[in-house]
Amino acid sequence: MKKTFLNLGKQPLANSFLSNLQKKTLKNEFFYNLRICFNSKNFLVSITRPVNPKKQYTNKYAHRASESYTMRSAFKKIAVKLKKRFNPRHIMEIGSNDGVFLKNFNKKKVIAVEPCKNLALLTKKMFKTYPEFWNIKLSKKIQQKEKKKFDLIFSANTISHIPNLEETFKGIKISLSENGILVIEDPSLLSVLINNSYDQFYDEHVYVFSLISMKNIASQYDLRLFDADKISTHGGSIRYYICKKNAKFKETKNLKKLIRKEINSKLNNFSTYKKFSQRVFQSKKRLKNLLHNLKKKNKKIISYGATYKSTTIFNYCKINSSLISHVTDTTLNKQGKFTPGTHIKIISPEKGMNENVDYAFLGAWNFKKEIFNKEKNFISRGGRFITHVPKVLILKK
Ligand code: JHZ
Repeated sequence: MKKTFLNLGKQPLANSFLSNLQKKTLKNEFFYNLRICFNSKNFLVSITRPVNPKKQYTNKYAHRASESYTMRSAFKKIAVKLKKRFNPRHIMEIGSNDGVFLKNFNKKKVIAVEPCKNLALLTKKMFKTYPEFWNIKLSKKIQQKEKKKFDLIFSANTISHIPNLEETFKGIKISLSENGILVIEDPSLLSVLINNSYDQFYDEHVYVFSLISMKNIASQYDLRLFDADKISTHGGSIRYYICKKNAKFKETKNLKKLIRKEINSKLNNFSTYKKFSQRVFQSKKRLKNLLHNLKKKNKKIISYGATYKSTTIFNYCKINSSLISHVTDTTLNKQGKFTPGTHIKIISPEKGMNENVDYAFLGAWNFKKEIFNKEKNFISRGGRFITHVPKVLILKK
């Protein structure tokens, strides 16, 4: 039933930024095979063999959702929207990261679940945080301790990260009130296909969901998808609205329309994914050619944003420090480290966007607008950004 359509080769963990390049550190670097498959029964796209989450979500977790203005304002906006539409009394977030979403609610109404201890330590100062992995056991423990069900369970860029769907959804069913809603945000498979953004596949993205797969999964666990929003975050995501099977919410016209679009785009058909994998291969060839040609002309190329996504690109395309001089990133705990597998130095944008840089590959292409606004000086002195989304291209001003 599951058929592999894409092989992105040997990959390190996207979050495993190296502190140094000593022999011992390099010897211990962990690699796995990144292959993507399609399940023709429920239309789910996933990694063939997920990595053990205990290796991934440690007390050294690097990603901070608050790092970009785009995400801070997106979470603020959705918090306002959910308050207005559903007026929830008790709210729980699964995978609260640095608290960027829950910050927008009354601290007494919210509970956070975050397995990365370094992040949980941060949010503990603001609201009650369970520093644990989400599963049925934790859901029961929260029920026992808090003695309440939740009217809103929110989870952005997390459900796609948990390999065991049964634990995820059965746990949610225990915690959700009878007419409560589960709101999930994750990258959209249709956007990945349209943008050719194969870098959305890395160890943490065990699943790249579509509406048609989410609908099937929800019903498998006696839940029901009743609405969805197409959103622009992370290069194109979907916000899923899910309730218990017999809850009061009716399926919206908007959901039907969005599902029709996926069916028309043949997301339920394996051949769509085979074609995608051919486009991915072409994209790799074009990116390598472009970077090699620029290098031959003695151009200095850097990469902008030490994203998890670029771990996939650099390792799949074999791009290392012979092509990319350094990577810039605003996140303090990434600066001074080296990219996973390809060992390119990460420094601050203040240092990294200096006079000699000719080209900057957009590792954080999903924040193109925000970055263009910030880097007006680079652009006006002739610097150019390179992207691979939707095509490999040197971007105009
Ligand atoms: P960003 C992470 O993926 C990991 P990544 C995770 N698995 C996931 O699902 C998504 O997030 C949601 C920096 N930056 O958000 C900040 C600048 O340097 O695309 C970040 O390190 N300057 C949880 O890593 C990185 O870029 C800037 O101006 O692919 C962006 O990472 C801006 C705007 C960002 O997610």
